Amino acid sequence: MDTNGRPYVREDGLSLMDNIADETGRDDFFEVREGSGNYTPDDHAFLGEGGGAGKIVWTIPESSYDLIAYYLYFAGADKGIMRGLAGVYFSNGIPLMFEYMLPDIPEGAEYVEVVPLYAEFGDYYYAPSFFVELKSQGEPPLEPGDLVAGTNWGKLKAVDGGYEYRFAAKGTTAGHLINEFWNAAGLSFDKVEIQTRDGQVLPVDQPVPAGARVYLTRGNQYQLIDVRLLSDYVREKRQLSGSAPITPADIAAYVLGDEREDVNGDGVFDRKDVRLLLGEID
Ligand SMILES: [Ca+2]
Repeated sequence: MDTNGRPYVREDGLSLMDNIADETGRDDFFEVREGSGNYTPDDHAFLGEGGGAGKIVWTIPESSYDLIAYYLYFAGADKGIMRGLAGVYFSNGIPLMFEYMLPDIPEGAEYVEVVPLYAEFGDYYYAPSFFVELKSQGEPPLEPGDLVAGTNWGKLKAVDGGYEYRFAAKGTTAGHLINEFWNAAGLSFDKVEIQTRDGQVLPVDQPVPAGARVYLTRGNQYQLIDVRLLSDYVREKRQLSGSAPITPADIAAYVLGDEREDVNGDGVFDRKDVRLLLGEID
């Protein structure tokens, strides 16, 4: 760790090489120049964990493919460097998210200054830095959780990597689906909403579209459950294309076929399922 501040000093000619060599034992570091690349993420944040600890996180911008390292410094209220924290290198590729634990934030530190280092045509540059304020904002982030594990509700089917809701019949609105979840025995959650494929909350009076997901939260956990449309299921069974109309003949063939199965979640195939299936005819 560099405890003297920035390892590079722009004015007095000290290069990053000198101090980094001291810091990490690297003796092959190159001269680093000031560059103009923009490596500032949109979403940097501090997630406090109490007791003067927490972590800094952000999504690494997609354009940061030539990023080599971040240099991190504690800074005071005036954003002046207090001391060096770490040089973090991406020798195994650049991750989607950057996350760095701060187990012991020094008194008076109000920011972490982040200096991105990048390479261009074999030369090394530091990009304009950005500051992450060491103040927790809002709720802790939600963690994925398996909120419906072990349920025996017939409409939730375990699939690879989670659960699927089967099936949303034609005309099912977001409101219908939300009510079903609230009324399902054995589920425990604080909030349920229906999201479209791109993560927008679906208004309760809107029909549930293909690709929709149920978003459940409990405490700081959440779970996303894919919604399977009955029409998509019928089309798959009848080997119809995604936009082909479902005809009475398709439903008859399904109902009379060997592969028919419960579609309303009560575990048996009977006239209730037939009625539901008939509703899918276009
Ligand atoms: Ca049934």
